[in-house]
Amino acid sequence: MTAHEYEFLTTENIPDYIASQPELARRIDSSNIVECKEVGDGNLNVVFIVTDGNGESLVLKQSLPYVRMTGEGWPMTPERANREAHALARQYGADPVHTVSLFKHDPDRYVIAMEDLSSYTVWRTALNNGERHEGAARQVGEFVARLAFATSVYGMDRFDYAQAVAETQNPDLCTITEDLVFTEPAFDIGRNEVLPANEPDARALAEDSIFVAAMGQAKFMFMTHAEALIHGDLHTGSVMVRQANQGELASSDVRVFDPEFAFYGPVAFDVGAVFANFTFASARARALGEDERAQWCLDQVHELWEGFEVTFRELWAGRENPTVWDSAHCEWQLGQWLRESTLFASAKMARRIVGAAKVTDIQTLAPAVREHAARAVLRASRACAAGWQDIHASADFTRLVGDELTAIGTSR
Ligand code: SR1
Ligand code: MG
Repeated sequence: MTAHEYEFLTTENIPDYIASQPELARRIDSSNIVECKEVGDGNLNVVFIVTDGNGESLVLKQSLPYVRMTGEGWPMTPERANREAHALARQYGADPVHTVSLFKHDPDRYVIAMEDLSSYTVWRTALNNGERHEGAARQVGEFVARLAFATSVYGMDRFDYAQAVAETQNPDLCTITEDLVFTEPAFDIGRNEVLPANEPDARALAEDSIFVAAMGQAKFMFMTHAEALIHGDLHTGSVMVRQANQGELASSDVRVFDPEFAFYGPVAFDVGAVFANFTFASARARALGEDERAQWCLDQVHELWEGFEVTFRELWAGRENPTVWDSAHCEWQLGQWLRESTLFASAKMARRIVGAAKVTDIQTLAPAVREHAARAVLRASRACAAGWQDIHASADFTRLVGDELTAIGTSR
């Protein structure tokens, strides 16, 4: 037991735990568990895949009362499991095809049980391995659009919206984002770390008054723009991909998971997060000398944005109030979100290079090339911070970022 008075899951006690939960005991034979492995690779929680002798399996994810990445020195509310369960249910309602299925939520032990997606690969891993999952970016764009529409005042009754905003407050996890994503890249409190060769780049970022001003704007938007229920941590490690079997058409199955950071926030925060992650994947490819692949990774920005805007326009026909919210408003909103996505992408790029929680796309590069990739991403971040208000098409974003990433090639 901990100060929070709940028992942590272990490979030893999981069979008894499943036996005690009728919704789970129906799905898997707790008396015949043949494999139980801890597979959590995130920064916060423990995750087990449990399999019985009949080949039935499920995933158990438990929130600890602290941040797994650092240990007990960084306490963190386990209530995040409850936030995640709620968000999964809402995301399933908006887009069941792209959401992992929730089997059971146990608010006493802060456990959520979900379908096992072992036949899928974490998208970041797939990208790091050089895989191309065609159509995946478009589907993530569709997912963000469906969630945004269904949970905003465009797609729901305003009283229901007010209640939803109140029910989805997630200040503990939002504070992590406010600190790590918007503040600390420029104002280090001792958690930042870069290669010695990148120290001048990190200093230049922190001394860039345009970047700092942009982060102030981004942080304010994040904390106050309760536009829709957002995933809140939509990086390529929060998406699973699998090659779909659809004849000759290259296509992918896509599932979004891990929405423990979900709250009512700016829609562009989710879009921008994925833009930044395509930037990391592109920088990695460029650093490895795979220039054509680097372009493909960056082109996923267009794919995602097109999936998002096409889907949002389709949903627009069913909006709640078509009087003042006419088609001109829809186009204004999309343009606004594209610009804000660039601003949030800027924040996300910088935090993953200098901040506490990094990404394997960059970290697994040998230091001699990582230095150049990290520098280019920081320059791309600063370019986005300076130019976000002038972005009018996804091509403007890829041009801005692509210009900085090509420098990696010249340094090889
Ligand atoms: C302390 S948690 C660090 C990061 O991990 C999560 O994935 C979020 O991105 C968070 O910022
Ligand atoms: Mg996560």
